[in-house]
Amino acid sequence: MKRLTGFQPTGRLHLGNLLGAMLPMIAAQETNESLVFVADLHAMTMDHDPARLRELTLETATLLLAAGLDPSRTTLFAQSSVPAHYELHYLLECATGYGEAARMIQFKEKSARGGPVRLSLLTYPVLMAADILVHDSDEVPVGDDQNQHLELARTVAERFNKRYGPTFRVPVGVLPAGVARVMNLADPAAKMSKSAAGDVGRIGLLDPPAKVRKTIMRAVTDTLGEVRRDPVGQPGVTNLLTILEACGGSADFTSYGALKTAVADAVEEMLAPIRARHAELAKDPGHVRSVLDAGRERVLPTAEATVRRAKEAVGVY
Ligand code: AQP
Repeated sequence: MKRLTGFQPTGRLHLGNLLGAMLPMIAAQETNESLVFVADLHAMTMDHDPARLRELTLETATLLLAAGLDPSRTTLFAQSSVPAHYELHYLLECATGYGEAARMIQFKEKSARGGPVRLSLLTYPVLMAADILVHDSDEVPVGDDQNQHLELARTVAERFNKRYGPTFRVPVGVLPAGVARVMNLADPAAKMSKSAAGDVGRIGLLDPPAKVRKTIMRAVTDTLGEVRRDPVGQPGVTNLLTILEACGGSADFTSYGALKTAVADAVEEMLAPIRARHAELAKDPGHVRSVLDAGRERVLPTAEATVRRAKEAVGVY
């Protein structure tokens, strides 16, 4: 089974990315053929700074390696280095309705925030469909927020195959094995996010230990004084328990202070080796770039063959 996962360099990777996507992907390298890409083109759908995008793309790749991605088993590459992604994007745009794209919840939400809206924000799910289809992926781990986009990819692939003849493998969405949603520690109603303004309540994978501890010790809880799972009544405490379990700790506490201390210890134990390995890898950015280049070389033949099939099917040269 070929499994595809993307990470957008829209900001610095955080604990939510680690527990929700990176660790499950790393665990799955034992059994699946995994393709992992840094989705730098997707980071251009909103206002962006070129130097920061370049830096975050390399940092994202470095952190994936630091967390345990094994490039001899998992193919790691940068999305923009494989032109087949955007070649197929255009061909798929010609098989997608304007209404289908405009209906996407993420487009509606992000475009309603005010300010200029890039056309690429509207067509983002079509590029995501191209990302998936170009590599003949069988499985795509998707959380709730990406379900609608995966469904669009499946619809477009099926429509294309029906109209122009069998061309694409139609992938299925699989539930990621990790934590569904790590919430922001200062606002447990919001998910921990890379691109949210400021970094209050977010634990960056490269944050210094003192900052990580402080963020956890200041986590918003409630006044009930009971350590138990109740996502609706006690979202802050539930989030702390989720993090603790995902980091290998177990909970048997009566006070919020003791719970927070245990979470801070468990998170630090999880992050310390990643931080150390990242520091080593960051000394040699050329090595990380060579891993990305090797990944690109490995995926090119399949990706180019898919585009060739699609071009022949629609009748272009
Ligand atoms: N808070 C989270 N809890 C659990 N999993 C999460 N993921 C993201 N946030 C959490 C998972 O990380 C993978 C990569 O995410 P992405 O790069 O596609 O970004 P995203 O899902 O849009 O969320 P981010 O990282 O917070 O970025 P922004 O702020 O740009 O939206 C995905 O598998 C995702 O589910």
